[in-house]
Amino acid sequence: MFTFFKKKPPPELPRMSLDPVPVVEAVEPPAPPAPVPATPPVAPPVAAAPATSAGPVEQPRDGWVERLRSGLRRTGTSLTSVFVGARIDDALYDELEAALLMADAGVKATEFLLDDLKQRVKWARVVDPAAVRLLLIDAVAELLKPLQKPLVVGEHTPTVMMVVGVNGAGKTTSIGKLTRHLAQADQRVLLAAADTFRAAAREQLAVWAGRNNVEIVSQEGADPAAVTFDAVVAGRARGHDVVIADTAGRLPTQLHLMEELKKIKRTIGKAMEGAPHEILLVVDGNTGQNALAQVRAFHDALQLTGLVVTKLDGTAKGGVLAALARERPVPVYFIGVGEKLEDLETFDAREFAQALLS
Ligand SMILES: Nc1nc2c(ncn2[C@@H]2O[C@H](COP(=O)(O)OP(=O)(O)OP(=O)(O)O)[C@@H](O)[C@H]2O)c(=O)[nH]1
Ligand SMILES: [Mg+2]
Repeated sequence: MFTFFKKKPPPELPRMSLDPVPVVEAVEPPAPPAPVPATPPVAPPVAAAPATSAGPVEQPRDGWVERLRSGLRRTGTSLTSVFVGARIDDALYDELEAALLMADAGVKATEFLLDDLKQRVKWARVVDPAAVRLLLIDAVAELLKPLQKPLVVGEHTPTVMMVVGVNGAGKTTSIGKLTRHLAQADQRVLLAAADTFRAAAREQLAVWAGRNNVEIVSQEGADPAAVTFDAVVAGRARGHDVVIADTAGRLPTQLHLMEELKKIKRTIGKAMEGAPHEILLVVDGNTGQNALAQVRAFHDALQLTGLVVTKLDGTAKGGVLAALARERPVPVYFIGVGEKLEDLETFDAREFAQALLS
């Protein structure tokens, strides 16, 4: 599976997308020369992949499937062991039920998957438990499919994103990785250090900005909404393609801090009508069923447009995505399986199902 970034469209095409669709579906418009920004950038954008084509740019996902698979190994092993040397009987389904619950799929998704799988087994008339595993991959892929949605960038200039989540979920790191994706797709990114709570937070974002060679708006002791406002205004003036605001971690129960996020959102709207265009919740994949509660709470406060699910390596149990799909289907734009720059990729339902059950 590949990821494609459609580069900045010529005038007649309305949008660019960061899009996990197969290349055969992408229509290649004639390739005009890449537009040169009129304003002199303070820091030049990262040298990007082929800049002359207006068509989709293939982003190689070198080793991604392997990293995803090894990240999900714990969950995968307990799920796939169900099919080893077994017969297709009630005991197998009971064992699978337990394994799905253990994998954080939650009661609703587990019930749904088991019913669906039994139907598939009946229709396909399979007798080999190993074939049941393949049918479960189909069932999981289909369940997760509604979560697979491209993050569209380019409908607005700049596209303004606000990144929120509980403490330590992986917001700042994910912004760094996402910035790399965007910079590689020749997008001019401006970061806003709206986590003004800790000096270290601003520095951490500045390090990511440096690594990706993009600009950052940061101000010591400032109000987070004011920093974000300045960044959006600067992004518009300097012709940035994307502005991403990092915010301080908070629990949804900290109501005054949730109000602060609402204020940041309102302020972005004042700096640019219709913005923010994306409000991304970063969820730590290790939080299991608590992830659902986080999605609910942040969505009620801010109307989320997408999720980034991090830390699917380590002890995370990938089943949480099944629970999300069944109970709170907010698009999962990206998943993270490690701390390095290349450890964040677009979410692909079938790839994920295969990695989970390989
Ligand atoms: N293993 C693993 N670690 C991750 C991943 N994403 C982030 N981390 C680590 O999680 C820790 C917290 O990440 P941050 O990006 O600082 O989290 P944050 O949400 O910005 O944290 P606050 O700003 O303090 O709320 C860091 O040590 C990251 O390296 C991931 O996908 N896998
Ligand atoms: Mg942070």
